[in-house]
Amino acid sequence: MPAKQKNAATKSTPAETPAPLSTSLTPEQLVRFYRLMLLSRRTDDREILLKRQQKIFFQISCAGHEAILVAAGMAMRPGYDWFVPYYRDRAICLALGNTVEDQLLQAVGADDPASGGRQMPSHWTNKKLHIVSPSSSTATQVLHGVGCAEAGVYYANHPKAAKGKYADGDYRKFKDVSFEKDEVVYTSIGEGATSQGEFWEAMNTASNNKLPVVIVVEDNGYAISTPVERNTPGGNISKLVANFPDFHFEEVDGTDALASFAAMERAVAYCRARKGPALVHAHVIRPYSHSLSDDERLYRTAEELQADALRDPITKMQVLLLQHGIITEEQLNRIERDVTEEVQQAADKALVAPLPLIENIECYVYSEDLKPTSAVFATEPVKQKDESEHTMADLINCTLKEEMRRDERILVFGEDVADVSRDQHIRDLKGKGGVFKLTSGLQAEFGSDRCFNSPLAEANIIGRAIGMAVRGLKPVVEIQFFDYIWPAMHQMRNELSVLRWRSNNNHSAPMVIRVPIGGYLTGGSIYHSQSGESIFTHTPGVRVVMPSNALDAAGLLRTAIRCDDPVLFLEHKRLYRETWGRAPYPGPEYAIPFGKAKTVREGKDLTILTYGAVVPRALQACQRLEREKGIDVELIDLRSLSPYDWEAISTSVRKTNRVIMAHEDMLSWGYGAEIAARIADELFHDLDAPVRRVASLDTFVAYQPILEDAILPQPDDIFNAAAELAAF
Ligand SMILES: Cc1ncc(C[n+]2csc(CCOP(=O)(O)OP(=O)(O)O)c2C)c(N)n1
Repeated sequence: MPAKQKNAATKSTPAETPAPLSTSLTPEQLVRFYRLMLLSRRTDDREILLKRQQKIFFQISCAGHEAILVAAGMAMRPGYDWFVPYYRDRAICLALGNTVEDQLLQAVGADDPASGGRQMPSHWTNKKLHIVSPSSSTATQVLHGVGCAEAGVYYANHPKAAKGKYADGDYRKFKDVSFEKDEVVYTSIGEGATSQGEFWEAMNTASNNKLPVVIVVEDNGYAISTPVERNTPGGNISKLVANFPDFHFEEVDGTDALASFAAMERAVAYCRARKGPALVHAHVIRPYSHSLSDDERLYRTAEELQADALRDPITKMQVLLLQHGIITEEQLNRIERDVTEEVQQAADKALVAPLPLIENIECYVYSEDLKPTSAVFATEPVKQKDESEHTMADLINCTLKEEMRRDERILVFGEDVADVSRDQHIRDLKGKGGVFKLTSGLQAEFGSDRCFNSPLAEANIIGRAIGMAVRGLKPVVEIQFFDYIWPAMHQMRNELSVLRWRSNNNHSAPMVIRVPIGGYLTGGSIYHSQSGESIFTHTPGVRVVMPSNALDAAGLLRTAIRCDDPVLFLEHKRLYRETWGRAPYPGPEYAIPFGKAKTVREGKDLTILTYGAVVPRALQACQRLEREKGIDVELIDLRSLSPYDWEAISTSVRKTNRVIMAHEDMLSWGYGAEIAARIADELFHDLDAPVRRVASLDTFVAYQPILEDAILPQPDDIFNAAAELAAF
C-alpha cells in the first residue's frame, strides 16, 4: 500500500478545521475524484431530462454509487487491468476514460462506439480501456471476470501463447494479445444479484484458483423493490462469504470517498501481489429509484429516503473538500459549471449524431472476418500408411490433441475431463479423461493448466470460458451430458451468443462447447437421452453442428476450433463407438466447412433429410425400401444444423419431388419444423407430395427399452413414412 501522506491542504487550513485527512490521494486527485463523481451524477440527471423529453428510451442511474466506483477507477489502471462491470457502473467507466459523449450516444440510440445502437444506456464497452461489454442479466458478468483473470494468469505462465503465431498455418487473423504480469480484474454486482448461483460459482473458482479478481458488491439495499434481507439471509453478504479461503475482504461505506479508495487500494494491492481474490462490499444508496421505470416511493418510506439523502456521496465529498480547505466554494461552483457545460456539449453532439443504419442490423451476429463456411476449411482427407479404421470417439480425441499441439491458446475444461485432478498421480494412474473418455490423455500431455476439471457447475464452465475467450484464449469445453446443459443456458443464450452483436464487434467469445447428446441407449431414460438442438439453432450467434460419423466429427471439430464463432458441437453418445461410421485417420489438417451437407446415398424417388443417430437408422430404411419396394431414396446427412445446406436440400427436393425430414428430437417445434416450413414456402411447386416429418413422440425418453423404442424414431417408422409418401 502506498505510504499515507498528508495532503497539502492541511498546511493552509485554519486551526478550527478537522483533523488532517488520512489518504494517499493528493489534493489534485481529490478534486479529480469529486469532479468525476459530479460528472457521473450530472450525466444521469441529463439522461433523466432527456427521457422526460422522450429523446431517449430508457434510463438507469449510477446515483449514490459514485464514490466507490470512482475509487475503483482511480485505484486501477485502464488499458492495463480489466473491467467487467454491470449496468450501474457509469462512474467507474468515466474514471477509466469513457466520455460523457460515448455514454449519451448510447442513450439516444445513435451509432455509438459501444454497441451501434443495439444496447440500452449504461451498457458501455471500450476495447482500448479493457471495459468488457455488459449485458442486462444479473450476475453472469462475475464469471466473465473470473475467466478474464484466468486468462491473464495463463498468459503470464505461457507468454508464447500471447504471441500471434500458430505452430503452423494461420487460419484466422491471430493477433498478439495483451496481458500484464500483475494485472487485476475488476467485476461488480448488486447485492440482490448475489442471490444468483453464478455469483457463488464465481466465488468458488476465484477462491479455488486464487485469482487476481476484485469483486465489488454495490449494496444499495434494494433489488428493484426487494430489500436486502429478502435476498441475503441476515442482510449482510460480507458475513455469508467470509469463509471463502484466500480472499481479502473489505466492508466499507461506499458513499465515503476516502474510505472507499482506501478499501479499493488494499484490495487491488492484494490481488496485484497475487495473494488471491478480493471482495469489496460497499454500502451505497440509491436516490433515483431502480430505474426511471420504477418509483421507489411506492415501497420505501419517506424517513428511509431521508436517511439515505443524508449519506449522499456527492454532498459528503463537497463538505469534506470544503472543510479541509482543499477547495473553495468558488472553485466548487466552477467545477459545477464546468461539468454542466461538458454534459451539455456531449448531449448536443449526441442528439445530432448519426443513427445506426438499418442495413447493418445483421452485421456481427457472427464473425465477419472468418466464416466457418469458408473454403479454407474445405480440405480432403490425406491417405495414411495405416488405413485402420477409428471410431468417432478416437478421432475426436485425436483432433483435440492435434489442435492443442498447434495452438497453445486452446484450453479444455469441464466436469471430469482431466485425467487425474490431483497432479501428483498423473504418471502412475491411467486417468479418467471424461465420462466418455473423449479427453483422455490431454492433461497428461498438455499439463493441468490446459486440461482441467471444473466444479460441478455448468454456468461456471461457459461463463469462465466467455471471459477467457474475450481475451483471445480458445476454450474447448465439455458439458458432460446435453441433459445438463440447462444451468448453462443463461450464459449461452444471453451472453455467449450475443456478445459480438451487442458490442458491435468490440468483443466476441469464440469457443467450442462439446456436448454428448441423444438417446437410443437402452436405459438412458429421461436424463441421459435428451435431444434439443432446435433450442440452440433458434439462437442467433451460435453455430450448431452434429456429425454422424468419425470422419465428419474430425473435420467439423477442426473447423469449430479454428473458426471465430462460438460452436455447439453435438456428439451423439450412441455413435461414439459404433462400428458404422468408422474411418481412417484423415491427417492433421482435415477440415469440413460448416453448412455443407453430405449425400450418404443418391436416389431419385424421394429425399430423406436427417442427421445424428438417425442417419444409420435412415440408411437401414433406405436399403429395405429399395429391396422390398423398389423405392430409390436419396439420403442427406445435414451434419451442420446452423448454418444448414439449403442448396443441397433444394437440389435434392427438385430432383425427387418428395421429402421426409427425420430427426431424433420431438416432432413438435423440432428442427424439422423449420426445414419443412421453408421447403413448403420456397419449393412448393417442386413437390409432388406434402413434406413429411418423422421424429420422436412429444414426451420424454423413458427408461424401459420397449418404451424407449416406441418413443424414439426407428428404421421402421422411416420405412413406413417413405413407403406412404412414395405412393402419394
Ligand atoms: C437474471 C435476471 N433476472 C432478473 C432481472 C431483472 N432485474 C434487473 S435489475 C434487478 C435487480 C438487481 O438488483 P441488485 O443486484 O441489488 O442491483 P441494483 O440494480 O440494485 O444495483 C432485476 C431483478 C435481470 N436483469 N436479470
